[in-house]
Amino acid sequence: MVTRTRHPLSSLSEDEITDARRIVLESGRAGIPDGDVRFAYVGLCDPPKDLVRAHDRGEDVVLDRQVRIVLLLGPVADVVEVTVSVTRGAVDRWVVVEDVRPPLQMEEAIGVLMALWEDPEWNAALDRRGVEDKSLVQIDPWPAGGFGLEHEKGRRITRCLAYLRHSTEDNGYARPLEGLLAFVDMGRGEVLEVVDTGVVPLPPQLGSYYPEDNGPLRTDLRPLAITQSEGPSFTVDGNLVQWQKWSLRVAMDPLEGLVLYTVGYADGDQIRPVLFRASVSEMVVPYGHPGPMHSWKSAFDAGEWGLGRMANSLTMGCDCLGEIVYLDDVYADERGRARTRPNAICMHEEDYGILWKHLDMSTGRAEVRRSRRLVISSIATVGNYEYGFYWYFYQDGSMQLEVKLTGIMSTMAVGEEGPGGFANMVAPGLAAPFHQHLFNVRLDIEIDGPENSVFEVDTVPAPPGKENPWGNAFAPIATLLESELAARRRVDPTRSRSWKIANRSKVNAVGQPTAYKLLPVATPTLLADPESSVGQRATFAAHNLWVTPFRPDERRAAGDYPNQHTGGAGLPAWTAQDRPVVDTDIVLWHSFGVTHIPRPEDWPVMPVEYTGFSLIPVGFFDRNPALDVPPTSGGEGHCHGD
Ligand SMILES: [Cu+2]
Repeated sequence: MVTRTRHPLSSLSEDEITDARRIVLESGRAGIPDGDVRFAYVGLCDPPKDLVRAHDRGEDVVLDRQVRIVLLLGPVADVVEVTVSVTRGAVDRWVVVEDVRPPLQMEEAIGVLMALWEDPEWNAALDRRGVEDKSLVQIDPWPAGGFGLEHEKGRRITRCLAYLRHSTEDNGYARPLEGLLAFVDMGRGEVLEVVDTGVVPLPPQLGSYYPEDNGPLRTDLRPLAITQSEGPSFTVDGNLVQWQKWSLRVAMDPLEGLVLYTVGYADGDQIRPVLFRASVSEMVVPYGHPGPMHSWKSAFDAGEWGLGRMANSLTMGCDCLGEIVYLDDVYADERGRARTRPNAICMHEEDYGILWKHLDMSTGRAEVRRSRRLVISSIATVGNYEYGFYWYFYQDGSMQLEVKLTGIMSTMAVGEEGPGGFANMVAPGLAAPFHQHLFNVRLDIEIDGPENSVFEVDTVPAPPGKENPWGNAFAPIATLLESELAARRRVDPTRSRSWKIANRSKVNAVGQPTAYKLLPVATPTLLADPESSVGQRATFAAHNLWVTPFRPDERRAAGDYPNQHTGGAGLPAWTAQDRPVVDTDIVLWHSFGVTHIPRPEDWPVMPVEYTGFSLIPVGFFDRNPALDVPPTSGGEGHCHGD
């Protein structure tokens, strides 16, 4: 066994993944040949928070590195949850969980394509559509959803949509083979049913987004170079990132993608905690079209595919610009073998306009500071869509998650009857159904320590009267959210609604509890009926805020196994207990996103659409914490003095 002097939150190394796989296989408990064991999930099992805190205080702690593994043993609808200690070389937990499905497996997805290529009914449906070269048919296996259908029972299935490419390189989504759908058993590679609701003509255009098809290209863009002659201002040691007064650890989870741990801010000689852990716990893309080809589409891209599993290797000067530091993602493939995805996480600094400014009108003295932010990002490609996740840290103690949505829309071919009431035309003969992209971020918050409370703060007019004789008065009203059910909340931009997370045992210089506020954007909630399949499965998106007491096993907003789940798991189940959430170790779950009414401008590839939220200090500091940012030399003149 390798002696490891690592941090408890260090990302899994290749050696640790290799050891974990060996320990699982050597245990002999799988009961099937090693070559048939599939590793559906391999990730760090978070160590106890107290152990991390003790380690960070410099105390001697005994590290026990544990790996959480989800095994798939054959073409079944059960998984085995395993916890392995690579420190002790032991299997600590081995539990069969019945009637759940892990994320879709890539290797099985390839088996699905092969099964369809050989299926006579599928081929007959392609013949009815005049498809001559079947090698140009693009098949997209989708998570099937949970509708109580016979096909779903005891099986891990997918629903497949198809597109006809004009050449192997072009944009398949330009030419959907509308009306054609197949149910396939992924575990067994068996076609269960081919549905053909009728032939719709192929849209006439190819929808290329390649430069060679979109000329003449603009010729008036001059080079824009970002140079930092002395390098960037942050340091990276293992997965510990330090920048300005911020410090945090960065990791990649197969399902959640980017994970931030122990986010803290240096104030004097202490690091004050802000977050213990932050990640996108789940996301869903529910489609709002009632037709047989699209009504079932509701992809949980974290839990059914995996934002880390689908992360890109990023390219210098394209995905990220400037002085870049990358982190690789060391992960296990579906056979449990250690692999490295190079450049999966990008870190760099950006100039972000002005940080603060004032011109004294009487003296003419101006002081202005440039704002700079640290960007930690990754991009996941999930089928047709791309999702970029950008965590920003600012010099004034605020931080932000921005999600960038791009890629290609899920499309439908439409005949002369037009797109109907639930899709928009985006090109001749081609429409895109209305849909939403709803994310849930899990914020294991820790403002100046683990014991926090959440207040909903609405700024509202005061009633006119003796206290408000001119009718102009307004003030924030803070309401303590005392229990889980009371803490299921929605945004209200008309009241400037925010949620303040306070530590009531710490006060600032003016006697207020130290706090941060979660500042939402004007975001929708889930539009599907609460009783619908996706309404039951994605209940996390029916509210913008949830608060729970911290439990280490409550990690995923729609439960651990959303694939084919019939609903009710995760946040709705946990919060039904209505546990108290006052002055205790709490987790905030924030749902946000966009309702996407497709435009022609979104075709053939969608310009980035943005969503996200911010965490902003409110009384965490005693004054503007960015007064000590030095003035920069401003080219022609200076940024301070007269
Ligand atoms: Cu969209």
